[in-house]
Amino acid sequence: MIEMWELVGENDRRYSNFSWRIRMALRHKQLEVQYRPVLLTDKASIGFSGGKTVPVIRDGDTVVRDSWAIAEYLERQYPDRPTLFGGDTGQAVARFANNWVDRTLLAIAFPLLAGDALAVQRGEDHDYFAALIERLTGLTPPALKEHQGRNAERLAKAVDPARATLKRQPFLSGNSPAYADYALFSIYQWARIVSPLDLLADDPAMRDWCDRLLDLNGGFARDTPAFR
Ligand SMILES: N[C@@H](CCC(=O)N[C@@H](CS)C(=O)NCC(=O)O)C(=O)O
Repeated sequence: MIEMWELVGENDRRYSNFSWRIRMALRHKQLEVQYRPVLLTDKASIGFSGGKTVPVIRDGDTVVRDSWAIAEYLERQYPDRPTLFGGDTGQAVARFANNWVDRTLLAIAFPLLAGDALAVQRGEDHDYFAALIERLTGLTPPALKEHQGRNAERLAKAVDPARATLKRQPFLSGNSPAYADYALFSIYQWARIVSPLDLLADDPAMRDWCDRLLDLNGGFARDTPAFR
């Protein structure tokens, strides 16, 4: 069985947005997985991967880290399972979507949500995460809080290409969900898990899409410990 290392916070919150992309991808591929929760500060547990971030998977003798590399591995290794990309063209476009999420949306979502994410860390990780926030944003968590409303507006605006698409089709990937959807979903799933803010309260097209993803596979993504 595939093992997957991911972060864990207070009350068993599995809050890593990159790991959610792979949680969704593994379900999509109908692969069984054993989750291995780790703390941010417990780099020793993932040392075997050669890196310091999650997600990491081990599949037999193969270890893969980095969410995009894992998605590509799963597609290559399990070609007979439902496709994550829908062929070479789909894979290339999903790579673009993944980079858009990382470089445009996460760049806004991190300062928007990091202060709330700090509040759901386990005690052992608190100081490490607070230092990470200051390093990445240049602001202290209380200062970030003051910008939260403005950052929520920025995110709502930046996601407009997805909103416009979802007014015309049920998923970014067309009639059924695939990896590009999971990449974008990871931001909103992270928000559900770490923050009392409802980012999609006034956003019906995005909310309906998010609900469709939360309903997949018996609602497993909805059932994780979260604020909503
Ligand atoms: N490009 C990597 C980024 C992974 C990443 O930054 N993961 C975060 C959690 S969402 C992490 O493990 N951070 C640990 C740290 O910064 O110490 C991927 O796609 O997997």
